[in-house]
Amino acid sequence: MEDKIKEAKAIIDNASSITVLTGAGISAESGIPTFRGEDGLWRKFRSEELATQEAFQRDPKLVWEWYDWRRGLVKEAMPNPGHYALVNLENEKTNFTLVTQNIDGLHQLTGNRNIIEMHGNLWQIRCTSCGVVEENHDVPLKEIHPKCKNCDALGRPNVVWFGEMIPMSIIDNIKCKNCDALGRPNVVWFGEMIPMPIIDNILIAIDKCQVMLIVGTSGIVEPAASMGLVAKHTGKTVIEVNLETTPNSSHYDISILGKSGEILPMLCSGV
Ligand code: BJW
Repeated sequence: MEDKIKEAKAIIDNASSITVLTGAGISAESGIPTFRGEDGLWRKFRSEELATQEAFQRDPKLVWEWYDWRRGLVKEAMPNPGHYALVNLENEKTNFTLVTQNIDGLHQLTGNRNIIEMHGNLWQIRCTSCGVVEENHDVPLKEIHPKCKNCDALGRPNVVWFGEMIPMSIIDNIKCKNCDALGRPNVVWFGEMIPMPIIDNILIAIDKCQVMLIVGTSGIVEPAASMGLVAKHTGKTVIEVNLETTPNSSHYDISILGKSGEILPMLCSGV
């Protein structure tokens, strides 16, 4: 392991152009559950049962509850040393692109600048009718009233606790300000196309990099899963950091097993 880290660090130190692909694993040490890990279930649902257009059409309230819960977790989360290591890396390199599948915004919060969000953003609501995108940072998605204005009884935190449902009125309020249609999370669900300009920009970033660093992604969800192979087939050096091996590990130049919050600071600490 020591040797692999030394070898990977030397490759990264010598490269002037780096593209990084991150997945849920990089945020795990910030307390945000991954999708397919042991903690990947929300209530009894898997992400594949919630992150689809069909699920949203069938039960928008359920899907919004999932996002509302995740917004609460992310709002409390702080970036971890893995996130900060990537800021150091960006500051050191002439060309640096950070492609992330994560919608949590932690890379932006940490200070990375050249970021491509492949799967959207948790803090944006998109109108299901007119497509207008609105920034919304409310957690939870409603107001808090400490005391009842009507009867003066004690109020409670106006949050949705485990086992509680978000009132339907809240979902009703997620309306487009432009055309009044229902809003949806501005993210890419299964079966939906990632916008072509985003794919183009990722391919450009892979084309111009010397080294691609792939961090904390299971390598199961396409098209992100194939990006490392694209880099490999076009002659780039690919380094993976993950707790466990992934379906593509054997194709990469170096696969380092460990926590990104511990490994990335060792790889990205400069010459
Ligand atoms: C650590 C760690 C620590 C933990 N340190 N590591 C080709 C073949 C087969 C299927 C398809 C295909 N092309 C398209 C598909 C269908 C589908 C797909 O890939 N399905 C698979 C399940 C098979 N793909 C799509 O539908 C995509 N659209 C598309 O391709 O359009 C064209 C098309 C349309 C229709 C038909 C055909 C083509 C869109 C995919 C959108 C994915 N959306 C989600 C939700 C986004 C919004 C949200 O967050 O709510 O994106 S699903 C979810 O998975 C989320 C993630 O970004 C994504 C990837 O997950 P990730 O990040 O890899 O997380 P995990 O949990 O899987 O892994 C965590 C990893 O971290 C693990 O490896 C751990 O070991 C590791 N780890 N702690 C380091 N501390």
